[in-house]
Amino acid sequence: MVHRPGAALAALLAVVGLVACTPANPAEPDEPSGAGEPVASQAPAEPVGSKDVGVQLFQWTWDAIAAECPALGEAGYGWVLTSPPNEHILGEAWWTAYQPVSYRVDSRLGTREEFAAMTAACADAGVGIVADAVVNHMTGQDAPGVGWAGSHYDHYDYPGLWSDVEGHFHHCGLTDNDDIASYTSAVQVRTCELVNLADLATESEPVRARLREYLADLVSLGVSGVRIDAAKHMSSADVEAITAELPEDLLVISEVIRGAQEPIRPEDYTDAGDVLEFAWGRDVAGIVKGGALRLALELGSPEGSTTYLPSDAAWIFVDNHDTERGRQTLSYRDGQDYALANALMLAADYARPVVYSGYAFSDRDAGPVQDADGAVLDATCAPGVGPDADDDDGSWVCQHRWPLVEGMVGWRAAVGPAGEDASTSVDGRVVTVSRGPRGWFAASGNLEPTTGRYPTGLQPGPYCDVAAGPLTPEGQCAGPTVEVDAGGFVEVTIPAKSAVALHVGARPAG
Ligand code: ARE
Ligand code: CA
Repeated sequence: MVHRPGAALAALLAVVGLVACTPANPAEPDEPSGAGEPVASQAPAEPVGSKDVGVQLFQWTWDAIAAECPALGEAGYGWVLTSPPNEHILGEAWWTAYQPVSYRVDSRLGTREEFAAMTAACADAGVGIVADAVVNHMTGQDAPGVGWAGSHYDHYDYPGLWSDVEGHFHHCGLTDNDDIASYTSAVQVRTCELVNLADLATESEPVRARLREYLADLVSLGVSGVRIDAAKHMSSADVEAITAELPEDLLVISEVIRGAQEPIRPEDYTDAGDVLEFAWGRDVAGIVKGGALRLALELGSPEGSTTYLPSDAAWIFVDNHDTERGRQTLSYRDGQDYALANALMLAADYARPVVYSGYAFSDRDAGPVQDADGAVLDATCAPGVGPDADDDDGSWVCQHRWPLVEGMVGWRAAVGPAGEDASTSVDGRVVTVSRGPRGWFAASGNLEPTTGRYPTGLQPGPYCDVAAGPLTPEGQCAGPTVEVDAGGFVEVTIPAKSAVALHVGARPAG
């Protein structure tokens, strides 16, 4: 069975009951006041309720994700990407999760029961769970050991699961130590070892069958999708075979990092489902730093100069857990530039966005805050998270709750996919996006506040500027109120390297 890009998402949203839902209290039309023509003669605009935004809650425990889901659903997030749920090697570093010891769903992020409770709690909140599936390899440990849940293992021997004598592993014999030495060789990338990780013979039917069983188990635990880790290191046929028996509506997102001069391309994997487009985050970093924000909205579009995955097969992100540890993308350390890049991602027409949320670190390997046994402590978001917060190592950065990020997630959920009435305009370093009567967005790359008068497609009246955050639980604006005049114009001051965002789902009460 072949997953059709886009169709899988529509189905995911249907599963969690999110297609075309409207909030309980849709925006009311303005009462015409005083003399003159009633301003709104047509039916009031309502949020269309599309929730196509994912959030990667890196190293969040299952309990912490379950507790966060009501707020995520309320904000407009559609699904959560978890860290790998499999049993893994022992150790403090975050990356122990990427060295599976068995497919028992028992890790330092939580037990099998906690995982199932999380998917149920999140489904109740209208939020899907997408699990990170590590299926290309096992551990990279040269000495035997015991995994988190007590399973014994050796580098090429996982009792009851995989063994060298049965031919479950590759030994590529193409490089000195069997590690991948060059990404320009497809056969090395697929059959040699990624940083010494024992490489599964994913072309063999018994291996594929057992991996299908693991994914089916995750489905039985309530996941709405899987991220296929290190998909580049398996052929697209392998990825298709491993995901072939998943329900039609399951979201499959392959991690295939786009690399210049590499023979293996993200485009090769679209028959298995969707694919992460790494180029977007790399390209937006320089654009936001430079300030010509127009270019950010052109990324991936036919007018843009980039060659990206087709929009309906791609998921984009400003950063992820790997890139925040490198230099090619922005990260929370870039403060306001990072928040602005997220806002642009959420306003863009190209692809669908994944917001990243992790913890502060200065050592690349440092794991999340954990107890003496290595169990990860539940994440919490401090009040006042945002681009100016000074995060101590280990503290949860909670990017998904930064006011501009969360406000724009609500904006995107309210305006829905770009339709006939969508338009963008450019005025120097200010770019505006109109979504007809549903929403309007302006972002500035200037280093000083910029005041201007702009046309919108909004009906007249007051709107909350959700760049300052979504409506408060009491239904009040979190920041300034912006008045749309009778002609549909707004006069706004856009703060330096920031945005103004208005939508029909966030209007001041009374
Ligand atoms: C750790 C240690 C290693 C040690 C190994 C085995 O750091 O020194 O040899 O353990 O003991 C993560 C960490 C790794 C960690 C690994 C296992 O990042 O540091 O190794 O877990 O614990 C390539 C892959 C891509 C991969 C990136 C990191 O193509 O799939 O490398 N990304 C995923 C995850 C990672 C994870 C793994 C895969 C492994 O997101 O978090 O690793 O499961 C060019 C190419 C890219 C290439 C990139 C980096 O850009 O185009 O394809 O990405 O270079 O080499
Ligand atoms: Ca491989």
